[in-house]
Amino acid sequence: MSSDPYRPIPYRPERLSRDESRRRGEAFYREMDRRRSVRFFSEEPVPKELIETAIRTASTAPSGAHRQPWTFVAVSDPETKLQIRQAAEEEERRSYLGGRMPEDWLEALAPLGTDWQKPFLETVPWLIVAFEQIWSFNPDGSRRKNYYVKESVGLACGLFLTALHHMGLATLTHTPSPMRFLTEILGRPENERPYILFPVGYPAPDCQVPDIQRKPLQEVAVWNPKPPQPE
Ligand code: IYR
Repeated sequence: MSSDPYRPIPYRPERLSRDESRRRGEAFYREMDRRRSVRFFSEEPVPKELIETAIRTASTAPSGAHRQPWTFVAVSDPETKLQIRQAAEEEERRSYLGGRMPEDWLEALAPLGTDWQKPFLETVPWLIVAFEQIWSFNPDGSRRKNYYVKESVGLACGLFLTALHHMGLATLTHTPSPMRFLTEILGRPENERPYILFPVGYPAPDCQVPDIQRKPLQEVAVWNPKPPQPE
């Protein structure tokens, strides 16, 4: 008979006062609200150690059955970045100019000022590609099932960009479509699929971002039961 695999350990996080919770929560919200997706990066180098910290933070995410079904590939080699830029631009050119994107998509993207050209893929110090592991390997080479892979990797990527922002770095959740070329260029195994391509660096000194606003709380939160309405 096998022993019970559930062997819990104590968990005793610090209990904060209400004031301390409010103070920390507000400060963290204000910090995160300053984050913007960036498409103009400085060429200033970013130490590998900062990328390692962001990946370690990403990897603290919860995941289906704790399978941690992600791989973060960190690219700094100029030749590989150039290859990725060329392949991404080829796909993007087909999407933007070759009629692959429907009219409504082009309209939806117009306020963001994007086009098929992605020079930042070559000039930014790091490209980090998050791969989802649609299955894993057992030690004997057979397939091991993963669970809630998209949700798990999405959570890890959210923590990744939060960590970068906290360190004063900028990124973009770039999804050139289709992204299969990343599997080939980066020589990833058959169980992995590209999920998001993150260019990572410091924002360029003359960086500009689209003038967009976030939805107010009332538009994104619903209270059940509803709070009493003023007369
Ligand atoms: N992948 C393309 C198009 C694009 C799609 C969405 I949805 C965006 O929010 C932004 C861009 C590109 O990167 O240009």
